[in-house]
Amino acid sequence: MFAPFPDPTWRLSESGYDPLRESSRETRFAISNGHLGVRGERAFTRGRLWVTPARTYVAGLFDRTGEAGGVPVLLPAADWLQVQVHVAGVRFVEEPADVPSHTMDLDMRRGLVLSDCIHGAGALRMRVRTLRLVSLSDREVGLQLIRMDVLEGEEAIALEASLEGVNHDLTPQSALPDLMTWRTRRSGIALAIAAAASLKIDGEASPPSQAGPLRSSWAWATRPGQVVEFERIVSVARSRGDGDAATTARSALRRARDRGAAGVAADHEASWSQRWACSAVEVDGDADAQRALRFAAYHLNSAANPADDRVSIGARALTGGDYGGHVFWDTEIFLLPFYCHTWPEAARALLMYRFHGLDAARAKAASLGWTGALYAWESAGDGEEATPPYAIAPDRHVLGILTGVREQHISADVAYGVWRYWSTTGDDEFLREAGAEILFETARFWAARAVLEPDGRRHVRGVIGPDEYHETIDDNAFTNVMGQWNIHAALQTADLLRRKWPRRWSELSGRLGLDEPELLRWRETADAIVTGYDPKTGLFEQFAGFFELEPIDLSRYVGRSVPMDVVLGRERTRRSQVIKQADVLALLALLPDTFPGDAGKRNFLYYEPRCGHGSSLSPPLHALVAARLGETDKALDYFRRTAAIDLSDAAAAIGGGVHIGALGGLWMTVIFGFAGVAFDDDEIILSPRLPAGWTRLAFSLLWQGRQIRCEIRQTAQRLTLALDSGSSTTVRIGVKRYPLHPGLPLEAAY
Ligand code: IFM
Repeated sequence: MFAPFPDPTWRLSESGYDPLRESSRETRFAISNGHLGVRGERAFTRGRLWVTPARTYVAGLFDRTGEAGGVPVLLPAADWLQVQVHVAGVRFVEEPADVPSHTMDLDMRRGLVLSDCIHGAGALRMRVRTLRLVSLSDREVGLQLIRMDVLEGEEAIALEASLEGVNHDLTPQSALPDLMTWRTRRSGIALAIAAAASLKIDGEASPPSQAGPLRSSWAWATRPGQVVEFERIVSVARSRGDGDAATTARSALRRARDRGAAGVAADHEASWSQRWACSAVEVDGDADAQRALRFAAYHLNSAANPADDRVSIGARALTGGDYGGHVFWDTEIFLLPFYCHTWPEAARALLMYRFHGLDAARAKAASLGWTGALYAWESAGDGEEATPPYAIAPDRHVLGILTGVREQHISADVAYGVWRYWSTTGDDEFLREAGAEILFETARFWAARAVLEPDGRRHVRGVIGPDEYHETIDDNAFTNVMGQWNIHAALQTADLLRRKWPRRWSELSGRLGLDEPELLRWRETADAIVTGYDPKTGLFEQFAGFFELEPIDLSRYVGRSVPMDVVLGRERTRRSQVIKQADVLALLALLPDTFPGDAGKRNFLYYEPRCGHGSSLSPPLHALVAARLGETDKALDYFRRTAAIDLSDAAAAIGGGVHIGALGGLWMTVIFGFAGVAFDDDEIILSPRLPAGWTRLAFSLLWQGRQIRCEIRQTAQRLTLALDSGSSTTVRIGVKRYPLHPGLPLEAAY
């Protein structure tokens, strides 16, 4: 059980101790199941405690911070992994640097964190191994195992297992020996933790003495050859209602105890095997890329919970505190494609979270004077706007944050996610019952937001695009074209509903007050929206006036260690053409058909040199676009830059959590970029352009109820496609079309 998965390509391993890299390692080694997230704190030892506190996050456990203008943030729950040891009555404390034998493994194949170490105190020497997991098959459940093999020494030893570090915003409600409950101070969310701990000495159960709620201790005498096994099962539940969290925690604990630690671990491992069967991407010829893709899929699979559609995935998932657990466009644009094609149930739950947030989005639009739904730029529990109104800059100036009001493309991004999910999965029931309403209300927002002006065109003024260096701009191409697309998608949906589900159409259109004149206005609005496209140059202007701004030669700043807005200062950055992240190029990534002829290439050549990549979301979109344009070396370069964000120790520390959007972007780059997967009505299209050195690429995808396996062999310039389930379809490779039938793999040159 304590042995890490034998194949090292499925593991991240670290040994020794480097204080400067600890917080990044803790992020990387986080375990999560979309409900619980536990940072990968080193198993031993940091000062006072023998086992260090591992910060635990519970999805949806948001509360407002106390200060004025405070926004909801994700609260860490109590640490359930704490253990203290006393040897001969003295607390056993080892500084990490004194434990050179310490190794830790993140076993990505099985979703485990393991550690192995030799400890010494007085005459005592022990080999200590640990395992921790949060169950992927029973999401409330966590398991901690510690095995101590006494190598030398006869000493009196005591071990106390407890639960510590409760956040002061969690108000205790009850404390029983095996269950504690809290309530968040302001949002009133209930949290319950139940736990059962046991200890065996040489296979014999040793009764604990109860030292308090969720606190047990044992005392015994060591002798060489002795084997001590500590086991703790916990269950952590969150609820809005009064007793629910406690009931859920109790029954989850009962289920887990009935299964036993070995059963819990086996079920968890089986769930991980299932996830990998749907989502593994194999690369031959590039070990770093293979590791990066495993790491990406590991965290993506860890981040989602298909059973809870009241939560979504924050920009750092449940692996760290940055951005207070808030949900951005990252989810719909960067994560959803992975889930749509590998785990549709998870994708659906994420979109249902947005559906439940429709009222908050309607209220936000109304508060700003528009109709329809304007989603929160940063959203937390119920979808209300959670963007902090200001931040303190490093020079201690107070900076106003305008994104919460002005970064409105989020509404089109959510709509894009809805459409993508529906067109990928064919989940009509979702479209009918939830997706259509999101599409209609977001389209309604754009129809109000794009204002008819004397030039006869519709303008969207005073927004922030993905490039947040330029605030309060007019006619951002990304925002306008996505808004226009949103309206078209809503009109198509209205047609579909009318034709296929007329009863639902009349019920929904009646409730929303949607009538023919309004649909006509939408159509006219979409036709009249300024897009910024100039057919003469083939360029989209990022926003009105962008071309007149100061050009800056970014090649002069290669090797800088701070973002470009810090190098130039905010004001000059605003007056320059330096872009924070893909903006027109984000549009190219999402709606490539909007770029006629060679306009895609032209825009790439124009905008790429102007981008400072001040967001982790930028390199993956550049990678994807470059790969599609056949700029494979450049794409690989951006792919590696993206992978380095979370995996390279040379990059900035990532103590605040993994950049889950960038990890989703890695997956998108490989599937939609290097493999060139696209879909056209009832056809799957493949245009592989693998990087030099990638001799083989293999992956699985779900599409319209079909499970498709794909293998691309670069040396032979051939590919194999197999339909493992679902009905026959057509595959287009270059200009050729091939039928694909179940049980009859397709072999073709590309
Ligand atoms: O959503 C992003 C945004 O585009 C740039 N700043 C960070 C956010 C969270 O990843």
